[in-house]
Amino acid sequence: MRVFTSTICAAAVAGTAHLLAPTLVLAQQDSATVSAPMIIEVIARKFEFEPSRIEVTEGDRVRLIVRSGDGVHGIAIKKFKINKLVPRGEEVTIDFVAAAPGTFPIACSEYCGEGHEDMTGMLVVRAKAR
Ligand SMILES: [Cu+2]
Repeated sequence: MRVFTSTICAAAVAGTAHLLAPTLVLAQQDSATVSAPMIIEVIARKFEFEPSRIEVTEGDRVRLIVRSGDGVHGIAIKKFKINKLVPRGEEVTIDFVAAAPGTFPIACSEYCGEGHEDMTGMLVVRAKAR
């Protein structure tokens, strides 16, 4: 009887179904975005990050997998409170949400030699279409 009743209800609110549908679609898109991180592999080496420019979209879950190509480095993205040591021969995983749009510097946070200050990159977070 319960099923029958709810069928009646669904039919009764059929007029509003088209109003609910877009909301449900949006919710599905959001959860899809949340469950699938962007995985970006980064090599830190003297004296650069490869890639040096990382582009994501606002709201993306991002997973950086960082390896050193030579000695010990660090990777820091101040805006997202990221600062990790990248030892040689280790894989460092950094998860964050690109919660704000903009262009943010990526820096080496561990002194690695003469070119350390030039070891920079750029994180570009594109504004989400609204
Ligand atoms: Cu450095």
